[in-house]
Amino acid sequence: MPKYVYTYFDARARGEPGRMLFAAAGVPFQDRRLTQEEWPALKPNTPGGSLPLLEVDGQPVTQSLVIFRHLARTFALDGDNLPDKAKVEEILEYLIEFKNAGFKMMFAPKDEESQKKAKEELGSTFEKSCTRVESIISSNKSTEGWAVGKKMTFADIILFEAFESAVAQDAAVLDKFPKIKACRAKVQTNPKIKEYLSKRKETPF
Ligand SMILES: N[C@@H](CCC(=O)N[C@@H](CS)C(=O)NCC(=O)O)C(=O)O
Repeated sequence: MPKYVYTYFDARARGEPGRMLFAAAGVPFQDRRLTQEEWPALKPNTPGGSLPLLEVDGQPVTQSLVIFRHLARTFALDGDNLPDKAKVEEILEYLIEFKNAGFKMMFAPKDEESQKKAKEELGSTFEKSCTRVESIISSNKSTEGWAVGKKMTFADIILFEAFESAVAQDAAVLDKFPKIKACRAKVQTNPKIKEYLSKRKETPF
């Protein structure tokens, strides 16, 4: 098995889906968490100048979505056939759009106008992403209860992860989307994910 080093800040944010993919596969990795103070000295020595960064036997892989897809493929969590792989990717893209709108909101200037605009964008992205994802899950003919196909895939993991902060702020936020809620609940019953979440370091976001 290759030696994996996964470097990100000490937060969930853009990096957490990578950690959860390792956890779901039961594959050991070095969870290297940098402080904001450590980063400036390290940044010029990283291949892309941003995090997350995955190293596989010393070979760097940059760009979060490339890293996630690479890990999902490696661990066979990317869907069992071509149509399913497309659905897993579609769900990923919608949820990343939602997460990006969340980051934009977080870093928006604090004046009233900018905050209002970012909040509206977050709200409309949430609605659009959830509506499409709910419909993809509804089209799954399997009765197992996963988002795509007959077993847990990266789609379920990203569904759980992308809404963690939103649900922590408002437990009813996904009430209009019962399929998404059901998948998120099911992911938490997976023994490996359950163990990972019980031991995971708590961070504010
Ligand atoms: N397109 C990149 C964006 C990565 C990114 O913006 N990372 C942020 C943390 S979420 C970062 O490294 N910020 C510090 C910096 O750019 O110096 C990806 O998806 O990996």
